[in-house]
Amino acid sequence: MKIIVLGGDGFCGWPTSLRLAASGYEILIIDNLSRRNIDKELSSSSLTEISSLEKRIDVANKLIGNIKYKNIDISKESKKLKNIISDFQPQSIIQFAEQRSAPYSMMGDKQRRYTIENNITGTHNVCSAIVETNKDIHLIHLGTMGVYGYSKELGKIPEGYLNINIPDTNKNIDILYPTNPGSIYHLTKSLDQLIFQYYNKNWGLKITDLHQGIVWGIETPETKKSNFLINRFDYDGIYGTVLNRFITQAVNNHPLTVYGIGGQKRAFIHISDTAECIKLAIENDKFDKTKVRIFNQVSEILSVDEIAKIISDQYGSKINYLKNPRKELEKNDLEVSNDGLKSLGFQPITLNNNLIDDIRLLANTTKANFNKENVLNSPLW
Ligand code: NAD
Ligand code: USQ
Repeated sequence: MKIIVLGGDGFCGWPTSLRLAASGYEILIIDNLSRRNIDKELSSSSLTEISSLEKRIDVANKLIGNIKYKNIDISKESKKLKNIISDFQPQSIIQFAEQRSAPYSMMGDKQRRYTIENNITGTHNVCSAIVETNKDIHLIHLGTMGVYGYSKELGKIPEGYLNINIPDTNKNIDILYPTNPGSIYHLTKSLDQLIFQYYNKNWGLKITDLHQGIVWGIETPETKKSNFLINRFDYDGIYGTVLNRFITQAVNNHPLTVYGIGGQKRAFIHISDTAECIKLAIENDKFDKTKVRIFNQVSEILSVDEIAKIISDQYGSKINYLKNPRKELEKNDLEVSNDGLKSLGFQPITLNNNLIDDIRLLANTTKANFNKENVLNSPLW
């Protein structure tokens, strides 16, 4: 089976490409290396020294399985995208290729416009190319829990659709859960959802939208097979996500940077489970095509303060409660359904000391690359 992985050079896309290649799939990665270029723009870089994509693929072909690569910008080169899909004839396309940092999307005019144009046009180009080439292709998109906002106001967060009662008719219907994005980046994921609803309604496209929580961890069994396969490791205030940041801070004797009082509850998932859930979505593709299939790709709920205390207890780090650079609830309750992926066999990995130690060891061996200046560089919004 052939799969195109859009954004396959990124933090989630690379380990997923390896997992799928290891499972016998023929993989074509499409990536324009924009994430590597943003590192240069921000004068930041992955803590781990990642190989060029060509080198990664060369080693993966020897140790893991069949992976190829084409460099195109899916938001600007729609014709090339269409031709590649037509020639390669994939059964599934996985769409990771979006600008994924909320802080980056809030830096200013240039970054707001780039995030909107790159994410919306890119995702739309993929849908349109599927219509032009083969409407049976299964499109799997990486969305975010952030489309829902993070509140329990409407109860436990369901998987994409809210079942509501219409008082006039006393009928119950499913509507797309009302979106409540907290950044321009999260807004793009909310808009993606409408694109999917329309392409599903009008052309019957088969789409799975995975609303993923915050990914933590760096390595998977496949990335550990060679230093050339190592995954990227963001710890800066713009692309680094909270748990990986706190572990890096602990290793480098930096106080843990809790924004506000740390009462923000969020959904988390380990990087190895990201790859596993996508494999489950690919392999279980017989579903009711009259609707976009939405799963919450999450393992557990934790508050920022809980995470800080776990890390602080383990490594004796100081916790700093800082003025929050973001506009978000200082405290929220959160409950999320993840029954869909579980019904397909997903067995979530939850936060545990061995996996925290895995990251700590990696952060330790890459200490020379830690730049203190990049820890608190988030824009204010
Ligand atoms: P990433 O930035 O590391 O990877 C994205 C990849 O897509 C990069 O390699 C980039 O070069 C490529 N790309 C971006 N725009 C492109 C374009 N126009 N054409 C071709 N390639 C392009 O991000 P990630 O952490 O791997 O996230 C992947 C997806 O998963 C994103 O859509 C993100 O919103 C979603 N997600 C990530 C997390 C997380 O915690 N990392 C959580 C939830 C959802
Ligand atoms: N936070 C801190 N201290 C820090 C960094 C973050 O307290 O040093 C707080 C933030 O204020 C926020 C929470 O931790 O309340 C999460 O922030 P984050 O940077 O780890 O994650 P976020 O910006 O939400 O974005 C990440 C990914 C994004 C994905 C999203 C999933 O970058 O691509 O969509 O997680 S979710 O959060 O479920 O919407």
